[in-house]
Amino acid sequence: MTKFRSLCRMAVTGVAVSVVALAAGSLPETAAAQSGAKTAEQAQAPLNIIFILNDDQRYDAMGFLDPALSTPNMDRIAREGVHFPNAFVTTALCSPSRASILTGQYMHNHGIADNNIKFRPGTFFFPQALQAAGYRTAFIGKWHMGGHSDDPQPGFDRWISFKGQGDYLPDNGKGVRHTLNIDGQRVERKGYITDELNGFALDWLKQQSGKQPFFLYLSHKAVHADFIPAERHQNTLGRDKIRLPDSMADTPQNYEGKPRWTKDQRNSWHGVEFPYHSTLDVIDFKQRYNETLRAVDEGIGDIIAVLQKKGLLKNTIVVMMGDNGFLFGEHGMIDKRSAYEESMRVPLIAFGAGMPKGRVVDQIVANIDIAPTFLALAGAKPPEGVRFDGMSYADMLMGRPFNGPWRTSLNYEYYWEYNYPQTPTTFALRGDRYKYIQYHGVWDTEELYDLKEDPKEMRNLIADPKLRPVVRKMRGELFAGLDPQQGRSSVTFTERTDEGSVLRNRNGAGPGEFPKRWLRDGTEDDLGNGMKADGGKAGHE
Ligand SMILES: [Ca+2]
Repeated sequence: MTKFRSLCRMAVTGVAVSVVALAAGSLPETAAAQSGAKTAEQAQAPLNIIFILNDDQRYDAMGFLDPALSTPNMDRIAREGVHFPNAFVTTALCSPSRASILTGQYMHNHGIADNNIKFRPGTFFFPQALQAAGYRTAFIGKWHMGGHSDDPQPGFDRWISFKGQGDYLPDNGKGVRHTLNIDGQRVERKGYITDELNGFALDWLKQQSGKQPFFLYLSHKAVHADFIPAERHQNTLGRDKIRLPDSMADTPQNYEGKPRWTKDQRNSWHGVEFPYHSTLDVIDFKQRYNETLRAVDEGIGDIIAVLQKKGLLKNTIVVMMGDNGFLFGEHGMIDKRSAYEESMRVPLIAFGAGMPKGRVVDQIVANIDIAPTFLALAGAKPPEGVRFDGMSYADMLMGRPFNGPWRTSLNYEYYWEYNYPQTPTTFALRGDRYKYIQYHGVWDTEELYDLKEDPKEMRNLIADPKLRPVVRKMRGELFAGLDPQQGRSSVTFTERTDEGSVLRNRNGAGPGEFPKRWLRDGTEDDLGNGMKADGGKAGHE
């Protein structure tokens, strides 16, 4: 934050500029807004916007952050544009996060609690407002909201999608071709999914004259598990630079202070001892992930080349983001869902349209900010009655002066799925220094991490008496931010149709331990403390 604030201060030329604040819990207007100064958004012509959303790309899965990867085009975007190292999703799961991107809302407001629920009819998707503002729009790729439908959705002039998670390869290996839905017509797949989607994106971009503003939403299947690199990329990146995280080992130190469920998850579908109920090796798994990402990166290079050839880069912004992160062994886990950094943190980079080069913006931004940000860039507004939980960071993105208020923490929510019962319902508040996590429906410990001193979340400080004031404050902020019904909050649940992925490896770790700090002999004088609120001010029955 300090870095960007000082950059802003250098850039301010006497006219303060306000951010378009569309957040829930209305932010105070800035001095500039009150004085009637024109916002930067209003002063700019509509930009063409290309949004590239990659599946399960974690925040550090880019070559300039991890030498085990090769992503020259992503590296170029960060170098010639802007990198947001503190970009997050409010739910680390495909469909809920994608729904937050499209609606600008938290999951408890848009209602897509898992990968199976359908949108409520009439849900507003931000590209509808872009269309209304005169944009040509295209959706190409993974939609994955609304069960297993790939039908065209509101807000898009051009539609190319597939059912559910889709497939990397064009057929099922037995001669049956997978299909795409192209503007309502069923068409057989032809090639490797990332290349095929990139090809459709390039074709559509080549058709744009530049006279009418356009918005492309390129939504990759890659790099969702099970990773299959393009044939040309198989075995092109070695294992030697891949490092397993320190927190992966099953040691007493690594589980000291951790919730019980993390130990239980170790030996499960989403744990390193029984990953997807298989014997996969985490380093092999990461190698394939890194190689699968290469086709995405090449496609970005092709898109940039077309923009340059058509002379469109001066008025087009390219934004790339991940829909959630991915654990590769952290805390004994794989995949996502939890509120740990590698799960909820995503890459976010952008360049084009003459934005200043080489910037790092440290503010906390999120998936819920995409809709208000893109509408601000386009000078478009949502219809009456539509309310975003997110805020526009268009000024930060474009490198324009920004002195407006901004969040210093972000709410996180994940709702338990019976089919993956390893991860409990999770609520968290991710601040710029501390992260507070609580769980629902399980008998387990809360967590508090000092992200400055302990960025890998190895030391749970929840029981540190010196930090009680921090815990109390963050609990309050979290509840205020996520309570959708003003004191009558409710937890969503979904229809159960089977037992779920419940298996454990007979030779793996046993069940988790309760925190040692909870153990008593029965003679202590704090045995009734669970009936009191922290601080002893109010009790509950
Ligand atoms: Ca995902």
